[in-house]
Amino acid sequence: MAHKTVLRKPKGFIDVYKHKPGAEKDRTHYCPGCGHGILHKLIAEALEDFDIVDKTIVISPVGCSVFAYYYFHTGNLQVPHGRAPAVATSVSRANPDSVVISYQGDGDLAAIGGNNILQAANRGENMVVFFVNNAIYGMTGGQMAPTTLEGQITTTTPYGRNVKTDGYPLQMCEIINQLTAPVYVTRTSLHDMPNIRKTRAAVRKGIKNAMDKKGFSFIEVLSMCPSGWKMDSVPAQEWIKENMLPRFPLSTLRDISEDTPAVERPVPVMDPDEVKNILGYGALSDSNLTKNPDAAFEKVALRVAGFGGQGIMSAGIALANVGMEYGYNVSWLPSYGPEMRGGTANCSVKIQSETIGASECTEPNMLIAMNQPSLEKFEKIIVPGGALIYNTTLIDREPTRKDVKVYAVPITGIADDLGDTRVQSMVNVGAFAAVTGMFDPSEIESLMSSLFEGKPEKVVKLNEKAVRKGYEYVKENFS
Ligand SMILES: Cc1ncc(C[n+]2csc(CCOP(=O)(O)OP(=O)(O)O)c2C)c(N)n1
Ligand code: SF4
Ligand SMILES: [Mg+2]
Repeated sequence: MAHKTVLRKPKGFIDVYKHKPGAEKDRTHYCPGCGHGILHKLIAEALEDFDIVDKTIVISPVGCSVFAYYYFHTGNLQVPHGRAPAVATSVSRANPDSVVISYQGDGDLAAIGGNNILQAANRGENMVVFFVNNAIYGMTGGQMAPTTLEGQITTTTPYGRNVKTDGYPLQMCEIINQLTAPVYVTRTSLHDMPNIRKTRAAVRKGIKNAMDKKGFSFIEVLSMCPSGWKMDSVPAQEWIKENMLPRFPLSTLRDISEDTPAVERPVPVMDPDEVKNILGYGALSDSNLTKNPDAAFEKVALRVAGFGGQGIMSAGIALANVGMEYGYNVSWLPSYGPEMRGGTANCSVKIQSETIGASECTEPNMLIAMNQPSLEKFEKIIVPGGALIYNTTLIDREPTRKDVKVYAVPITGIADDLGDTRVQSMVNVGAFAAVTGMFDPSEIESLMSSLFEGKPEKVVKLNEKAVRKGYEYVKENFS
């Protein structure tokens, strides 16, 4: 039978790879003889044939396929090393009608992302995973991967992988097949035409499963890495046959997709009052504290920054808790320096009526700077019109910003005068309340008894005093 060769790119690929740097916009960055290019083509053809280019999202983490987004004409996400299954989970759950592809190498999936893939597989997430097993870290120059063969020479196993020191090659299909949820688990190879054809069929089956919402499909593809293996292309194909197949036998370990109904997940319910009741936190909803309609910042995006040991994290947590007491949505995100005590630390706090998206405050409307390095680092990112409280006990230079409201407060000094430097975090709470109008002094007592519930009376009173002092200082000096 005569065969017709059609030289055209499948529509699953972008016509001209415009995101790829350099002049060669019509070819991939993969080495000659690399398996990634073949697998890409099988996927791109299937996307065209199933007419799902527009509803497919390809997620590629780190590895030689990191630039998959140069090529696929789909939605694309490039994500941190090993994390594609976690991101694919959220994409697939948020967009149940999309076709989600997680495309991962063996270093990525079986090493740094080992737990991610197991959890996604175990939950039966609706996605198809292409696991490119080339027995090596290709992108970084040929180090040992979890799937590197016994005796295989890599840059990190120059005497060959020794199971006594490096363990055995991980057989990911066999591991995934131990789980209950996956519907399709198969291993194919790209080392010759018959096997490329079988891979083509597996690619289509996995993608079809994702289209039909059948759950989790796992397709391991043995793939050539001539550069990492330091071989020419043809010997690399032979190398798979002779060395990889005995350790990674080709077979379909599971296929229950036909008999599996489409995954239907319960619609997420979030009724805060019901949750509090179930968890026995009913009392919290009885708070008699109400939002102050005159609050200056209805939407607080705050950074608290200073030395580790200065109560930076505690101040942030206390403020988030205050916000919660008043019925706001809150978030608190710590960022520690390399050391704890004595090093630098900061946290982001969001307090707002609306739902919170990202919890890091990259553009804070308020900064509490407890030491000079923090003032220098974060002063510049406050949004114009925002507020800056800085600790004059430890900072002797004036802030440079003229377009934010500045509150110079001897925070550490006020705490010292109360006999305990540790309460500087609560001095911050008081100063914050005076600046934002979130609460007034008449509410401090009930707020403190709620925040410090179960703590000795002496502690509650000292903290109450610190809040009051911080509040009064700002009101007396800046009204
Ligand atoms: C968090 C993190 N750790 C390590 C690296 C370095 N790194 C880049 S690619 C890679 C391994 C990729 O190997 P594999 O997943 O097998 O993909 P291949 O290149 O072989 O297709 C590593 C360790 C990184 N980029 N990020
Ligand atoms: S290093 Fe290996 S995996 Fe990476 S592009 Fe080259 S051949 Fe392919
Ligand atoms: Mg690899």
